[in-house]
Order: sequence, then C-alpha cells, then structure tokens
Amino acid sequence: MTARSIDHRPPVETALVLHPVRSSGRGSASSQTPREPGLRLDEAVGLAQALDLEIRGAELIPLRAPSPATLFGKGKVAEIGERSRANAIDVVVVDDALTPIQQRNLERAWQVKVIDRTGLILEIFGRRARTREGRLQVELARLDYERSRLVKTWTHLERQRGGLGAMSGPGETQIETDRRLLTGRVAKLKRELSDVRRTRRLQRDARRRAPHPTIVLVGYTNAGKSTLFNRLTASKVEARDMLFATLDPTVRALRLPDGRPAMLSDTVGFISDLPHELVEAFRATLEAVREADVIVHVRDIAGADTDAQAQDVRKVLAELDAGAEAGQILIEAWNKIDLLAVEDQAVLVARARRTRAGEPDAFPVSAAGGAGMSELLQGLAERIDSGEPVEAMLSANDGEAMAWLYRHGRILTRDDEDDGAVRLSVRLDGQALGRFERLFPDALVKAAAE
Ligand SMILES: Nc1nc2c(ncn2[C@@H]2O[C@H](COP(=O)(O)OP(=O)(O)OP(=O)(O)O)[C@@H](O)[C@H]2O)c(=O)[nH]1
Ligand SMILES: [Mg+2]
Repeated sequence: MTARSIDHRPPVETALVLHPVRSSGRGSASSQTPREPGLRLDEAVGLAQALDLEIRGAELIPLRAPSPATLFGKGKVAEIGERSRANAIDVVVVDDALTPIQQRNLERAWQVKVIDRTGLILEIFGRRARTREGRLQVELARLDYERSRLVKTWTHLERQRGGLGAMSGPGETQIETDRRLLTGRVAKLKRELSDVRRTRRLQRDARRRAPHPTIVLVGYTNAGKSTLFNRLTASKVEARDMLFATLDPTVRALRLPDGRPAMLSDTVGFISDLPHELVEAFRATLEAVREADVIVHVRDIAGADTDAQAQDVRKVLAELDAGAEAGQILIEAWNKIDLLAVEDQAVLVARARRTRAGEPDAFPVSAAGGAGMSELLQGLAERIDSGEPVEAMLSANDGEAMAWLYRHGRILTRDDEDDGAVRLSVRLDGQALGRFERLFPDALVKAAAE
C-alpha cells in the first residue's frame, strides 16, 4: 500500500480470505478449468485487495463433504470464528459460491460480514463503474443476484415450514414484498438502460459510418490490456496492478504502420467464474467485441495460470457469441515476456512462430517495455487488409480525393505521370470504396490486377 498524506476515506476493513478446495478435484463449485488452488487463493486475495480490504490472512480450506448449512464442517467453522475474533476481522471472503442459507449461517456463527465470489466481483464492479451505462448495468446485475437469492431463500423456507417451526429471518410476506420491490426496480433499471443504449447506438452508428477498422483488446483481468492500449495509442488510461482496474470501455484512434487509422478499444477484464449476471449485464457494452474487425486476446504469458486464464477468456467470448469460433479474426498478444528469463523468451518466440492450424496467431510482446510492438502492429495491419486493391487515376487538381485515399485506404503503389496526374494502387474495404465513389464521382477507379 502506498502512503497517503491525507485520507478522508472510512477506516479500512480487515478481511480473511478462504478458498475452499473440494476433494472431488474441482477447484470450486462452478469452475470448469482445473487450477492450482494456491493460484486461485492468490487471485481471491487480489480481488479482496481490489476492494481496498486489508488482508489479515488467506488460507486454503480442504472441503471433504461440503455442509449444506455452513459449507465448512463444524470444527472448521468454530476455528475460523476464533481466528476472526483474534484478528479483529470485519469481512470473511469465501472464494466459492455460497447459498443464501450458508452465507447467513456463517455470518451468524462468526459475527462478521461474509461475502462469496460472486458478491465480491459484483462489489468491485459496483465501485469501478463510471459511466451511466456501466453503473446501470452493475446495479441491474446486483439486483438480479439479490433477487435470485431471495427466491432461493424463500423456496428454502417453504420447504422447511412446519418441520422446524419458528424460523428466524424474514417471513414470507416480507420476502414477497422485497421481491416485488426488486422486480419493480429491475424493470425500471431496464427501461433506463435501454434509453442510455439507444443514445449510445446512435453514436456508434455515426462512428461506424467512418470506414475505420476496429480492433478490440480482450483478456483476463490484469493481463495488461490497458497498458497495451496506452502504448499503442499514447493514452493514459488507468493501468494498475489491480484486478478490474478497467470497467468502462474506452476507444481511441490508432495509426497502423501503413498510415491507415483504426479504432482501438480497451475493455473490462474477464475472470474465471465471472458471474453470469454480469456477463448478461455487460453484453451490450461488449457488443464492441462482437463487432470488431480484429480481436486481440491479451494474455499474461508469464503467469503460471496463463493457459487456464486463456480458457476462461475463450469461454466468455463464446458466451458473447464472439471470437474465432464465431468467425472473427482473433490474434493473441503474449504479454509480459519481460518477466521471463531470456531462454524462456526465446522458446516463446519460437512457439509463437509455429502456431498450429486452428490455433490463433501469437505475438510475444511487452506492453510495459515496448518489445514486439511493431510486429504486433504489422500483424494487425495485415489482418485488416480485407479490402480489395483498386487503381485510382487522379488528375493534378484531385488533391482532395488523393488526401482522402491516403487517409482511408492503404496506398500500395504510386506513379506520378508527367502531366501531374497520379495513378494510385490502393487497398480499400468495400464500405470505403462505396464512399469514395460517392464523394468523388469523377475520379477513375477500377479493380487492380494485384
Ligand atoms: N512486467 C510487465 N508488467 C506489465 C506488462 N504489461 C502490463 N503490466 C502490468 O500488469 C498490471 C496490470 O496491467 P493493466 O494494463 O492494468 O491490465 P488490464 O488487463 O487492463 O487489467 P484490468 O483492467 O484490471 O482487467 C500493471 O501493474 C501493469 O504495469 C508487461 O509487459 N510487463
Ligand atoms: Mg484495464
């Protein structure tokens, strides 16, 4: 933690982070990708730190038979309770999915706030959202989560009624009312969101008419997307060693090596077990991903977890109906190579050159140090070259048309005739070609023999 001279924020809350390790071999209740539990624990600590919690302890807890009432066994519950008291813990983070009942029972047993993985991620998103759309989306996801938990609580109570007699906690009427209130708020939020989105769609349509190709950076949280974004566009988007530093997408212009402009987007990071409420809520924001001409999957290639993280990212892309599977051009930027030993860097570079059929092309880079940037940009330019080459004959006073072609196309060859006329061979995508013909009907354009 960095020292702050004046700090007006409320006192820091202390936390204990627990990652249950299920003996069935699966890391958590819903994860598909096997991971080293220690790395999962590190990630959970990172998430808790992203909420500015002061971590007083982090531990793997073996789970042989998960208890429906408290997840952990009786002895463990008592032991953790002891430790929470001894360390003056305010929040216990359980890096797993807790049922509402488990959450409530644990809170009672430990007399602290208990938060599970989904709750933690929702909380982080809630704090980070800056734009109106981002805030509405997170709020919607949170209400959805709360509503589903109320429903679960309620059905649970239904089942229990008669058997156990007096249950503490909210009664059925209260829950019904809460649920109706939530449903009303969800409906209202959805209306507000659709208004905001309509405006954004109009803005985007206006942008889309510009024939600039679009490139979008996606990847696991903390992979270095914003750092790469800043390097490529000379911007200063916040890039920090913090999970979910970026939430709202940012778009900037970028110049490809051949001088053509493109639009680059930085996006929210993905994470394993990303709450489905959030994927749903962010679906519209992430439309940029589905509409991109090229997707760059930024990977922390130096991280021990890199393959599992890549799997998680591909899974979220599939949920968004985006990525290579969906027919989009996708390349990988293998970031943070500076963190590898020189021999390992060489191995990686060799591996990137020999990607097998069906594997995405890979570009080893260091967004922080700058290595590999020109290769990456060149790779992008090549992939964006979907346009057909055409020949344009411009007379000496067609300066405007020529400037337009330089701006929107890729000039392949240029021949200056004696009379001042210029013959350009230029690559233009279909949309740009149509625009050029409308704007400059007198310029002579024909398909070029390549
Ligand atoms: N050593 C090294 N560190 C890097 C490199 N690229 C990024 N980082 C660091 O990795 C951390 C995360 O970088 P960000 O650019 O914020 O990552 P992000 O993918 O945008 O993360 P989120 O927005 O949280 O999803 C920061 O501390 C960066 O300085 C790199 O090439 N080498
Ligand atoms: Mg970022």
